[in-house]
Amino acid sequence: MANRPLVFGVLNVTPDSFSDGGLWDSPENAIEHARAMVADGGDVIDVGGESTRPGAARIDDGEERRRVEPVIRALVGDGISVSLDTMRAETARLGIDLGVDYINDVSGGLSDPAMLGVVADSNVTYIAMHWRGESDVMDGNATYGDVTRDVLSELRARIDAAQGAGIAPGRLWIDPGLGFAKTADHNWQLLRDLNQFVALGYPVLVGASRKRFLSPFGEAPADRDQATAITSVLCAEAGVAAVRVHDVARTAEALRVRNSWWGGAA
Ligand code: PMM
Repeated sequence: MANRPLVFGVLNVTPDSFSDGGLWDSPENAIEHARAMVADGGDVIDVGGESTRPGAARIDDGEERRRVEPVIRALVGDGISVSLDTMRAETARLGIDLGVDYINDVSGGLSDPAMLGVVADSNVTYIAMHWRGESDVMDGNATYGDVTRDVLSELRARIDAAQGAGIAPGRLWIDPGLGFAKTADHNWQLLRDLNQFVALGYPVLVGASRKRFLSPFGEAPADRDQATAITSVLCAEAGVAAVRVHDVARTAEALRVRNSWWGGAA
């Protein structure tokens, strides 16, 4: 039987995320969608109140907290495992107080100097993603000597910073940050080299879902779910701990096929 990665279902409680912006921006719709993702096989719901799509402008932090709070409250109340996708320490603190299990920081602690300390003072797991600047400038930062070597060394620096701030190694995950200051070729190279990220010894999360590099397989983001599900299986083969996807049902089914392949139950 194969180790199955956890499936993180994406819940963007935002009016402007690139593939599902505006769909779940009322708390009621968001909560209903999260419950459906759990029914479809989602293990964790990744709640985000601020879009990180390329070109997006930052929003007010009070607005971010106002968006995520009712949703986190309801999901934690249901007993659902919640990850909070935020770059802000104060939003992370709110999530921690409300009972989230993960803080998913796409900036790996670079955006808000207070973030690592807030997480260190809690019991949550910290997901440090590779990042090179805000969404409005990141496409201009996609220059690397060797993308795998450079992303690995920049992530190692974030691991050191997180541990230096007091986050125990057992509470630390890493993510190569597909699409964040990366071209399509960079993303494919990172996927090809995922074993090198796994070899660092921290659980690895991959967020490939519906991203622009999958556009050869679907013009519109929602048409990229089959490509996403196949990518999820390939990530599983490379030993990742979790995949972050919009279409939970398709990835969950694809992972069940993989499990059968390796002699497990469907
Ligand atoms: N991608 C997005 C947002 N949050 N978090 C992690 N850890 N990894 C990712 O790749 C990631 C993320 C952007 O995608 P979305 O707009 O579909 O949420």
